[in-house]
Order: sequence, then structure tokens, then C-alpha cells
Amino acid sequence: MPPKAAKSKEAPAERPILGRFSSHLKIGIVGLPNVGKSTLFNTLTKLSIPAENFPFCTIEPNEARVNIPDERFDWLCQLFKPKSEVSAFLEIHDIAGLVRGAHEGQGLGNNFLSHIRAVDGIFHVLRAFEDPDIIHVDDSVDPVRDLEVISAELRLKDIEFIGRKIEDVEKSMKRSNDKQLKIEHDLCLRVKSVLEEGKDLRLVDWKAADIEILNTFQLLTAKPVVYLVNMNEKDYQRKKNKFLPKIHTWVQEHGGETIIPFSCALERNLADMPPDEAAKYCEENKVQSALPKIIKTGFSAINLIYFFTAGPDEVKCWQIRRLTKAPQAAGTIHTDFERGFICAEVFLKTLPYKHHYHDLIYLFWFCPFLFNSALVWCKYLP
Ligand SMILES: Nc1nc2c(ncn2[C@@H]2O[C@H](COP(=O)(O)OP(=O)(O)OP(=O)(O)O)[C@@H](O)[C@H]2O)c(=O)[nH]1
Ligand SMILES: [Mg+2]
Repeated sequence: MPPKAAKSKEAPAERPILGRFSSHLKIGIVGLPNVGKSTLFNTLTKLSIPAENFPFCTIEPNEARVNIPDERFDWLCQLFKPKSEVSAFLEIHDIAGLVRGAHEGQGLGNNFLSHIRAVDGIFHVLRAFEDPDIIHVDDSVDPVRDLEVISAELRLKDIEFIGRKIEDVEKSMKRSNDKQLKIEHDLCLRVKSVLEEGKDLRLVDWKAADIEILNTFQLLTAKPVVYLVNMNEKDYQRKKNKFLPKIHTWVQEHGGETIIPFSCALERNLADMPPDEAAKYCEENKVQSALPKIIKTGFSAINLIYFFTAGPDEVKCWQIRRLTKAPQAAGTIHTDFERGFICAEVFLKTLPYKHHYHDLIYLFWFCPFLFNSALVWCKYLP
């Protein structure tokens, strides 16, 4: 029996997510020139050999799909030995470097900014390694200054966009009394003043109705950001870098999003070694690749989650957007599952899957979703 809805308490209204409504979302690697964006992208794509942990599929030279490392998926594959294995993936785009003045077209900036508009989240790569052989566009290594440059460029581009939008809406308002135009105009003015105060749009507590409209604009500063700090191998290994505290302070003052230290130099070396040699190197030097963390954090930053189905034919991760309801999640497998949906029985405890083989198999036998932290057994009418 489906559980009865509680009468007294109404579930709080859910706010839509800021961003594109799709489960095919992408993240872009953004930053100043020469900070290590393509090196990071290449190390991710070098992990493409199927025998290695993270197969990927190149779409174009600067676009790749990187599989999400997940031991639960590996375990299911070992258990079922399926004919087909479909892991979850993150689509990553390598975007060329931005420079100061990009919003006015400096360094082909307008092109690159339009590439950022096409992605759903940003890996903001910062240079925290010093190497006199690698030119810095501003002649010195200063990641906090670089943070200011890039975030200002994105904001300025948004100001330009919203300015044009305001003009368009005002023109339409002269011809029509449509209430919706007034609502949109109002929102655009609020957006403009937030940006002019130097604040990014993703950091504002927008109302649901605002988000519905904002999602039609695809503004750059509304996209989630993960900061990736590229440092030399020694600093990464000892978890210390002279720029890191300042970067941390800046990020805390500007939304407090995730910062992941990594080392392009280390990742490049590891990617060039055979897997067993790389594992030995990591053990001997007490280091770990940051790529799995980068991939998982990027996936979750753009609001994607997935659930599994498993059987002898296929073990598959089904990607859905965070906040997707169980019937729609079921519908991604087959529309019948959504149409005939009766209920989802949720086992709320985080699954220590290694200890519950039998439960798992039983549930999988019937129909079964294994969500990130809960088992969900969906009943539906065939
Ligand atoms: N010493 C050192 N050099 C690095 C590191 N990461 C990247 N480089 C070098 O810096 C140069 C630029 O790296 P890229 O990865 O091409 O930089 P990018 O950010 O993609 O630059 P654009 O595409 O021009 O915006 C290359 O010569 C890299 O080998 C690092 O961690 N340490
Ligand atoms: Mg590059």
C-alpha cells in the first residue's frame, strides 16, 4: 500500500534549480590562459583507455565524456557480469583562456564567453604554481587577482546581456500591457543591480518565480562554480601552498563554493605511467590523484545524480537531475514505469552495501533503483 500522505503538514514548496532543465548537462573548464586547463583536460582524456579506471569518449577535440568513478557500480558489474556496462559520465568542455577585457572582445573573448554560456557549470582553474618558463598574461603569479579578473569578466558580460534584455522588454512594454512583461522587467532591474554591486547571480536567494525566468537567460554568473587550484607536485603532496590561504579567504567571501587543490604536473606524470606503476608511485610518495574528486564534485555541482539498474544483460547508471521525483526517475527507464507508478518504498538508511547482498539482490530482482544514499523499490502497474 502506498503510504498515506500526512494531513497536517504540507511539504514545503520546492524551489526549482537555477540552470537548464535537462539531464544532459555539461561543465566547462574556465580560467586565464596558461593556467593548466588543457593539461587538466588532456589528463582526463588520457584516462580513456578502456582497461583503465575512467573510460571516456571524445566528442570533439575539446569535449569529452569522463566516467564517474563509483565502487558501487564496479561491485554491481562484478556481481552480475553483465553483457553491457553503462556508467554515469560527466561531459567536460575545454574552453580557451579568457583575458581582462574579454567581455569587450579582447583575445577573442566574446567567442569564449559564448562557449561558457553553452555549459551548465564551471571548473574555474587557478594557477598557483610558479615556473618562469610558463608565461603569465599578467607577468606574475597571483591567483586572487586572476579570480577577480575572471569573475569580473563574467559579471560584465552578464551586465551587458541584461542591459540589452531591459531595452527589449521596455520596447515590448510600449506595445503591450502584458503583466508578464512588467514582472520580467522588474526582475531584470534587480538582476542588474545585484551584478553592479559585484555579486554573482548564483549567490542570491531567488524566489521560484524568479528562477523560472532566470532559467530562460542562461546568465554566466548563475552557473555553479568549482575552484581547481593547480599547484606544483611538492605543494600538493605536502598540502601547503603559499597562495592557498588567500584563495580560500576570497572564495569564502564570494559564496564559499568548493575548492579542490590538484597538480597538473602530477596528474600528467600519472597518466603517462601504466596503472600499476602509477599506483606504486602514489603509494611511495603518499599522494593521490585528485581527478576522481574533481569529476565527482563537478557532476554534483551541476545538480546531476544517478541511480542504478542491474541484471545479467546490463548494469546501468541512469542520470537524472537533482530533485527529480521517483515517478519521473522511473520514467527515464520506460514511460510505462512513470504512467503506472504506484509508489516508491524508500529505505532511508545509507546502504552499507557490502553487508546487504541478499537484500540488494532481492530488490534488484523486482525493480529497483539504488539511489545515491537510499534503496528505492518502485511498484508500478505493468
Ligand atoms: N610547471 C608547470 N607547468 C604547467 C603546469 N600545468 C600546465 N603547465 C604548462 O603550462 C603551459 C600551458 O598549459 P595549458 O594546459 O595549455 O594552459 P591552458 O590554461 O589550457 O591555456 P590556454 O588554452 O592558452 O588558455 C603548458 O606548457 C603546460 O605544460 C603545472 O602544474 N606546472
Ligand atoms: Mg587550453
